[in-house]
Amino acid sequence: TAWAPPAQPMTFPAAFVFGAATSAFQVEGSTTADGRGPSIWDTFAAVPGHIAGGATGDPAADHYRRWEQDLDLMSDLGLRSYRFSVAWPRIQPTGSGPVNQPGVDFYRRLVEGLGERGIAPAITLYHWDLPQPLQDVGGWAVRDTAERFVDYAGIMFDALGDADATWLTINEPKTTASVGYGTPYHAPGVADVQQQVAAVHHQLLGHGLAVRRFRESGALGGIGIALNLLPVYPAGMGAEAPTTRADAVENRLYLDPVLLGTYPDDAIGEKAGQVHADPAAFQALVQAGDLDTISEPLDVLAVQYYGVAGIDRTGNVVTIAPQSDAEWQQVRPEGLYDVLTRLTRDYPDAPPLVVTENGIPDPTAAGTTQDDERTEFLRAHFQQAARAIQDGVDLRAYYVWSLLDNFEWAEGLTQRWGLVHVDFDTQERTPKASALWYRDVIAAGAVPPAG
Ligand code: GBH
Repeated sequence: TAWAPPAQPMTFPAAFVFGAATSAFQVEGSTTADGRGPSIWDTFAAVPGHIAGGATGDPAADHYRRWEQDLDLMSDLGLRSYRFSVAWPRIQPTGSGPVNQPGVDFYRRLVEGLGERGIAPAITLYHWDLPQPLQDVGGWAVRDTAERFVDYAGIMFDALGDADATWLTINEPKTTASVGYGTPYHAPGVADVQQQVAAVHHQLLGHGLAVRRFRESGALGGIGIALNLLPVYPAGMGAEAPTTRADAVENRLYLDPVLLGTYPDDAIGEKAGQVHADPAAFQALVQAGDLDTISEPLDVLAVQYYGVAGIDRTGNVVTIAPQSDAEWQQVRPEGLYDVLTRLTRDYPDAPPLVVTENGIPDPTAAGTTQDDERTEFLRAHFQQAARAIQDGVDLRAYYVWSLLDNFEWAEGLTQRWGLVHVDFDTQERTPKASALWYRDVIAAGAVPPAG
């Protein structure tokens, strides 16, 4: 029988961290300020037809200039933590070489401002804005980018190592590989399956090298990686559907190397990620010692959960749950419980878990501040998180995506994920109803029942 939420509020542990997240390219704007170099998303967004409405990363939500106001907004909501990402092209404008100090100073001010407000920083090092010069020599399809990444990571550990932050190395290596390298829809848009699988390995290698560098640096806090996981279910009544292969492609290709030090043997090959990749060519990329590096012990495993997929008898993805206004998102709150309990069951040595993204877009491009669908979505998902904790899952934190309406990649400014509405003409911020609901949840440390 299906689980039903209790009629009383569900209480979280006292130390539970309620947060909200953004990423640099999606909110900052000011893409040429203070010595910032171009990223692959600047290049990609400049091409007509790539981004809905022709939006670019400038001004996005103008957060680079409005950061102080945004910190006050976080205070007003009572956020216990804020997850943001560092724009690598602000730190090293060409992706290697000397530090661009004004770029570092921006994040220093941000972290100090968080500290003054008692808000814990969670810092993602790579949320898709690769310095363009590194793409010009192959990007994540080449091994050297992993080495460049660890140099950059080391700069940030030295600069902000006293912040006692939760660090995330790479945001969604699956999305970068499969959409950025495997399709034309995200930067760099190369649409090449061998580059796609190379990007998987080189991102994971960069992750592992950065974890090692973190330990050597003596930085305070902890480190992990942010993986978008997708529970897959057989579609149809009593159908025997081949979900194993889809689970390998969507989940185990990332979880197994990071947590177990092995690649699954059923993730790459015919139909992997809907394209044909050569498993032998992939194996040739994996050098002695790489899997030891990739499986360096972590302090947290960060899960990004948006929904589920159904798998039909032929192994194809089909719709089994209500869709949001994002056509890829099938909403099923129980999937969060399933993914969290599955990690605890299948990866017993996994570190504590945090949810670093979960959310839903407004139902229309114009957006709304009376976003009752978002409130009900968040309520149902927080209930499943509380249920997982009650059932023994060591879940420490939960970040809503996103704090602000922002630049939603190929959707530009036409898909609004914020707790806070942004008027992109005036940059005025207005908390939506969901933000006020979340403020009350945080204050109570508990999620109330519906109604
Ligand atoms: C997250 O990805 C991102 O980390 C975040 O930056 C983003 O704003 C947020 O979700 C909302 O989208 O182009 O049809 O192939 C979520 C996982 C994986 C969802 C890639 C969109 C592309 C679908 N994403 N997927 S498609």
